[in-house]
Amino acid sequence: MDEQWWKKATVYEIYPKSFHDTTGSGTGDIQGIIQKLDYVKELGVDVIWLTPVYRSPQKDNGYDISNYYEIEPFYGSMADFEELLTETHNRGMKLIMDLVINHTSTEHEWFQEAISSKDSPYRDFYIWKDPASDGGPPNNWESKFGGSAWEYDAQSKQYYLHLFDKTQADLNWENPTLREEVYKVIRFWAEKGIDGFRLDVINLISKNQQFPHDDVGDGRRFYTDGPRIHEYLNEINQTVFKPYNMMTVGEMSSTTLENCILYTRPNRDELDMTFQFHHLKVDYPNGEKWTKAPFDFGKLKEILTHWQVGMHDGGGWNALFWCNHDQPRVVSRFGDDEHYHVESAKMLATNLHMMQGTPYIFQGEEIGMTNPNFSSIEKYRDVESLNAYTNLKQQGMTEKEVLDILQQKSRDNARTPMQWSAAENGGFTKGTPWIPIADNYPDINAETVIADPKSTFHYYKQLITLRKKYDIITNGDFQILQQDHQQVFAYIRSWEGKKLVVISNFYAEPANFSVSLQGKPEILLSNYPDSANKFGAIRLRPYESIVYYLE
Ligand code: TEU
Repeated sequence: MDEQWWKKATVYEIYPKSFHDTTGSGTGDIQGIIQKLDYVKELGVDVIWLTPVYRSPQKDNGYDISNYYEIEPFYGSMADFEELLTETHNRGMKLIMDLVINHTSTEHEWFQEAISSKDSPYRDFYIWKDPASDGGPPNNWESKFGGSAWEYDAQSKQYYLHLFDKTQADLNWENPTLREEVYKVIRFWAEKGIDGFRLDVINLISKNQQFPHDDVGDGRRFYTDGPRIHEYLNEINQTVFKPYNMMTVGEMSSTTLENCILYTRPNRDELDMTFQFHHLKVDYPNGEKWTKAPFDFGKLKEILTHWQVGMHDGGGWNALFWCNHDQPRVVSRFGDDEHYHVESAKMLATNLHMMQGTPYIFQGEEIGMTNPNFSSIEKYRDVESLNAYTNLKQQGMTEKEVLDILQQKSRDNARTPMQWSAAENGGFTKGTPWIPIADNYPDINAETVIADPKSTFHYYKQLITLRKKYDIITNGDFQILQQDHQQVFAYIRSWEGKKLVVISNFYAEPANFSVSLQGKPEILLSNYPDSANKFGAIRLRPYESIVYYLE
């Protein structure tokens, strides 16, 4: 198989807790995924990315691992996992696992040993520091889930670092013994026959060992893309990824283009591709997530263009995505899920899938699932959202103001149960769902959507097929057209004399656009049945998107 087969692949992200429940527990399980593999295969994807199913107290829905070698019982057994892997492979698809090695749960035996004594051989698996001179935390670094990034242990009179929840203690990657233990974990799963890993916040594992106070920020500049990150990634690659021929995608929190080129340039033996998040912060005024704000269309175009051009020219490789289990539903965020639900969902998919990189589809995105618009805090489950609720209320915001912000920004927007049918609970469970299902499941569900040949599901299938058929999508360069246009995102891909022009109206108002190219283009795809097949001056309808091809 081509060493870089993943350049033409499409990946489907499954968040098992919300995918399909076969026991009536109200939580999804591995047998539930197995029962839906034919659905995933029908979409035409090549790889399944399975978010964590390891043993975990579930404080952060599995991103707080207490045993890397066991399956969380409510998801099923190791035999269930092995069946899932076999059945995935039997359908010609690959399976990659989520690898969370920046931190473990504080219920992990390593941490339990480490906190038991300063002399424990596991103490240095984590990051412990004495209090500052005022008795407080060693520095002012903040957790990404709010509050200090340091938790005090009265017994040893030291603090331990946690960049996320206090139940997620950061691992000390300076310790070679810890690194060896991590490589054992990776080898264990690679030996099972999985095909790769998504690496959770992997660019945070190298910290500035001075742990300096940050007098201008929250400390992230001292641990993001840190001093030894490339050394560590190369070591992991040489030790386990390469020997087992693993496909790897790194989640890169707050990273830079320069680093992502270095992470993914093939001759550097670090990672195959990276997720960057800058395009998903264009509705964060001044970088502040917890505000209700429209998205900045100009910034969206600028950032996506910067990364397309930069990674192409730098020899890097993008993981392309609008949604994942941490992000609001894209049709609600950048589209119009009320008046132009299908048109805007298709437009957003077109705009992304014709770019250079490996596209990722988050469960339910292919059927146009929307944010649930939860009306009370009791419906929320996400630790980050619940912490934000508490903090925003303490800052004096009213209940309604906070709920309005959560409705737009909470990670739970993505985590409502997959909507399989119009049956009770959307066919997700016969029990009580661990999180409420969106009210629109009777209309927006896989059964109904698949039955409609003009639905988003079949449109995604077409996009995935185009990627396999037209090498220009994989290899072409990228140039934005009329960057200042207030409504339209248009770009041209060029490769070996061929041209692919993608024009998308990101708004409900019609838009005029004109582009002139030599020759008579062919329309490969459009989200309207009768898109005008002409070049020069065209008038785009609400959320209209057209893909032209010129040989
Ligand atoms: O996400 C890290 C991350 O950057 C996002 O969680 C982001 O920081 C957060 O939404 C604040 O805006 C990864 C996982 O995808 C996430 O589910 C975990 O909660 C987190 O790491 C910790 O493991």
